[in-house]
Amino acid sequence: MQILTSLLLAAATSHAHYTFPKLVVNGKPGDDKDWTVTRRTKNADTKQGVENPTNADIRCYSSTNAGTVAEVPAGATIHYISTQQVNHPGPTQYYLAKVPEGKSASSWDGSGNVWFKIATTMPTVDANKQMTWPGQNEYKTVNITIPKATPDGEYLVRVEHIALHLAMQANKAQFYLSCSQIKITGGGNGTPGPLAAFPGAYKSSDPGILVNLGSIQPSAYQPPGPAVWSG
Ligand SMILES: [Cu+2]
Repeated sequence: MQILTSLLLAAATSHAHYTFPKLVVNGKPGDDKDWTVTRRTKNADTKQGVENPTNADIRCYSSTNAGTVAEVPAGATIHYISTQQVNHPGPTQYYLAKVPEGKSASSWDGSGNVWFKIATTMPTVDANKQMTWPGQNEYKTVNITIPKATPDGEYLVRVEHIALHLAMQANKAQFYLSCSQIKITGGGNGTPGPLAAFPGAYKSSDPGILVNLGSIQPSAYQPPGPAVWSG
């Protein structure tokens, strides 16, 4: 068991991790280049994940504001290009936060009880009886839809992939995430919620964060954070 654990740890540290510098909207670039509408994260060079989900980095990874805002029609599909293969097991989640009146997506910090979840993913069992996750081993994040009922206006969109291969220990899940500046058009009259804050939405002890994937059924996984708002 000791040997197996060492091997797993060695494997976990011997490869590059990932960032999500490029938003794609309906199959077309949202970012013209890396970090154009997506805010450049503090780990852009190191590619290290956030390990403590109550740290301020959990919101947008202490990113610097981006130069422009991407227009995104309600009902559009979005995903992110990843700098490396998203090789670890774990869910991908997307959140939106509406920019308050009088503020701009180019500079608002996303603070407060403002974030609602629009997508999450659950594991399945493949033909070899292995647990697998949507988007695992791809060079992009899973494609999701902006709910048609989302009201028009400026938003921050936040994507995260939670790597759970070491998550049987507290504060060893790894959060890979980005925030982009967008303007939703052609939307509806929905009332998005429930709303949560980052930090605040997650605790280190949440069952979807402190979890031994080897000991649960795939359908029993509980993604952290609020319920998905689908419009
Ligand atoms: Cu790793």
